[in-house]
Amino acid sequence: MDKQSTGQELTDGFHIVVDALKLNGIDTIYGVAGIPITDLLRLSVASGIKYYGFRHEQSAGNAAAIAGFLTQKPGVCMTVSAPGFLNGLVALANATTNCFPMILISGSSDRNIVDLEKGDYEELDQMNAAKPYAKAAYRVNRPEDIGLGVARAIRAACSGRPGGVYLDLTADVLRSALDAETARKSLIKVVDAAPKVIPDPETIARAVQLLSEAKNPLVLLGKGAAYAQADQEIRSFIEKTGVPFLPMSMAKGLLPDDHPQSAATARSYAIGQADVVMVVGARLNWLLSHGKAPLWSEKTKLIQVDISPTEMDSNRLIHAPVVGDIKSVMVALNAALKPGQVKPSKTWLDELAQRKQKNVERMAAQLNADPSPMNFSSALRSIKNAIADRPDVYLVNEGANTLDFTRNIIDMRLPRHRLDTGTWGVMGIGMGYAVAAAAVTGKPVLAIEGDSAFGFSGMEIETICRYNLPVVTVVFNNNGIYRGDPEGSPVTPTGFVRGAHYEKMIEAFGGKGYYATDSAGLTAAVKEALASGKPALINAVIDPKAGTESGHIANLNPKSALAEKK
Ligand code: ADP
Ligand code: TPW
Ligand code: MG
Repeated sequence: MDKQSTGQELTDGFHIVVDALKLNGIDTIYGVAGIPITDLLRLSVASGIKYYGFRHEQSAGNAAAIAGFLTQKPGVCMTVSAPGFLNGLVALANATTNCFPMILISGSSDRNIVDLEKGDYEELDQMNAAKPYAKAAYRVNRPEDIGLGVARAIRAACSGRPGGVYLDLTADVLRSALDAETARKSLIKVVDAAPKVIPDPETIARAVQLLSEAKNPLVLLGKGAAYAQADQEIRSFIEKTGVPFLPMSMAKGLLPDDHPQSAATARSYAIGQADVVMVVGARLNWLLSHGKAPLWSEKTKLIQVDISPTEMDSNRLIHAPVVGDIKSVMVALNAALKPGQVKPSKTWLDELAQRKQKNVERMAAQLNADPSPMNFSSALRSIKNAIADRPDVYLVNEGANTLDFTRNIIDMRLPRHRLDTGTWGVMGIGMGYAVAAAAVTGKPVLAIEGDSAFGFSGMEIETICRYNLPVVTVVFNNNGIYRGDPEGSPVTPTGFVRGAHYEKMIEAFGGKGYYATDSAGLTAAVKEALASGKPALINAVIDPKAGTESGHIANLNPKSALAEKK
């Protein structure tokens, strides 16, 4: 604050931004410093906001996005202009794609320079660049509009289907002075940023009716259900009705994976044979084969619970659409259910149980083998053993084979504890997600990373060490994308340096490195590292021949039409 010669108290754009964020309960910022936001970051820290400075904006943005998923409050990422903004934009787009609430705030050049393309230091029309990739994009052009801009950004990020919002702050707005009283009055404390969306009772009745007619019902839970924090309501509905459930990867742990009603080990069978599927907070996108054969039967009737009305019929007919927020919908469903009204047939439950047992037995041989070098199964069994008594550990996971095997082998027991590549199957979320999970929850984080996946955000190992976060990264080192190059072959498009020592990277920053070549060593390293509560990186040596091309989604690789004709 400053006093003009008139005695009037003054403030500036920097202070108003910080005041607006604090007023709305934003207590953490993720970002990278530079012109024109360095002083804004310094002021934020001085005002009691926690700040995590990253080595690349994409990781800072990923951290903000996953903080949004975990807390239902928009995660805030701050970047410099043009290239910094564009680096963060990938994370903003990823947040929007995954329905995570996030706000990307970037400093920008003054309008008079950008709009006439006079050629500024880091010039870019950022707001318009952001628009196609964000749920909303706003620009603040006057200091007295900062409060409004922040309020609109928060509302847009959190309400309805959550998503990423871009907020552009020009250098001119940041430096501008405003009298303090006007500034105070301009601030907005958002009331009810994510209003409930109460479902129409008719839609609830229709859904219950359909379920009550079903012999082979199934509930499919997606990450929207995890986000909604309706854990008790969902569990109660599933246990009261006895309907089997299937979690999408980030919905794992909403009910524990070892729950008797989980159909996860008979996934294709459960989806293919169900007569009614209730989809809760999941889209029928590529991850669910668009609701199409061969995974799905045409005869199956669908109930879909989603906050976004246009999600209905996006891939196939939804017989009972229920538009509402998942918590309100589950409350209404539980209230509408009469005892015994929904009853899966005994045949259905028996068939599922048999399938599950057969599949578990088939997997057991693979899981119990102890090859040298380790393969994905044996390495993951080692980790599973190491964390058997640590359900509180947050799991971050990316890669191809590393992702698929981890999703199947590592059980989750608590909601929102599995954070992964999500809707895009994007590489690079690893260290950003890990930093935010540790920062937001204070709990230990285990990041299981393919060696390629790790490389996209690996420099953030320094960030993890700098803030001394309890993050243990395990690099599944098979010398490449999907697998390593054969001995003696020239470097291929998927191969990396053979026998890299990733554990040395963390030692450069004072963290603890481990080199694990067998299952006993890997179990011991994971246990010790998690118990230490300190940054660690475990280089887990995996057979370079063990992986398969693209993991479980090799079918998505385009195959030449010419090859088919032959
Ligand atoms: P998954 O990848 O796990 O299948 P998706 O990201 O495809 O899940 O789907 C999440 C869905 O959840 C989106 O369609 C989104 O609109 C919806 N959603 C998010 N939050 C809520 C909420 N609070 N209530 C209802 N639906 C929600
Ligand atoms: C931003 C394409 C999908 S999976 C993957 C890449 C590069 C890495 C797989 O190798 P990794 O795992 O991590 O070593 P593993 O166990 O199979 O060896 N760029 C982006 N996103 C994606 N998805 C890709 C490229 C890809
Ligand atoms: Mg690899």
